[in-house]
Amino acid sequence: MKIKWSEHITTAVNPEGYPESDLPEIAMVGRSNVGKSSVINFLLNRKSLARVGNTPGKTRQINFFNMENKLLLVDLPGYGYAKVSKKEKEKWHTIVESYLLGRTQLRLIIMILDIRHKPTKDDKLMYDWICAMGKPHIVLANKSDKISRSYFLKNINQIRKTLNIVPGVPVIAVSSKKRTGWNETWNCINEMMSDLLKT
Ligand SMILES: Nc1nc2c(ncn2[C@@H]2O[C@H](COP(=O)(O)OP(=O)(O)OP(=O)(O)O)[C@@H](O)[C@H]2O)c(=O)[nH]1
Ligand SMILES: [Mg+2]
Repeated sequence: MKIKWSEHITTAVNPEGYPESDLPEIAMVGRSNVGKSSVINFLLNRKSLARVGNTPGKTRQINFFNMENKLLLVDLPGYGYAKVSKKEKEKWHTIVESYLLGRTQLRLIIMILDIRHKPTKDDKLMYDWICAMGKPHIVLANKSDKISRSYFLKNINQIRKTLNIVPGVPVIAVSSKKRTGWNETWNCINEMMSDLLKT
């Protein structure tokens, strides 16, 4: 898989702002600060196309990125950041829910977690919701550079168990920082979207 070209298309907070496009979309969901924006840069081989932040809650809108005119990667705002007002949380709900439920181009959801931590209640709610929607999904356990390889399996099993991940749904250890797990992730995406990504 070669990715040579990508660009940021637009930023939106509601369906009126979504780009007019019939390309298939892959959306990143996950807690604030787990590395959703970093994973987009990692998957697209870019350093800082999507904005990465040191303070949680960096991405508060939906950002759309075009990959080779083949698909759009969609960066959704993160949840679970404690220092957010009730009003902000409601805003998050509206933004994310309208996208996930309403966008017909959405073909695959990538749920991103921090490989070091047991999934939270919010992660469980999110995952159950993805399952209830019946959308194809995969899970990336990011920041794998932060733990020794010998813990990968144990932590991934804990993630599987806590979220009750459907058998057959891949959970892949990646590090967007060290760029590990790239081939495995793209192979998996290709397999799940094979009808669309053949060149
Ligand atoms: N060590 C390490 N740090 C990472 C990795 N991926 C992301 N980070 C760091 O984690 C922090 C958050 O990254 P973002 O990509 O902004 O996270 P996000 O999920 O988009 O966050 P929000 O936009 O706030 O929802 C930044 O300081 C990143 O540099 C990784 O694989 N390893
Ligand atoms: Mg972000």
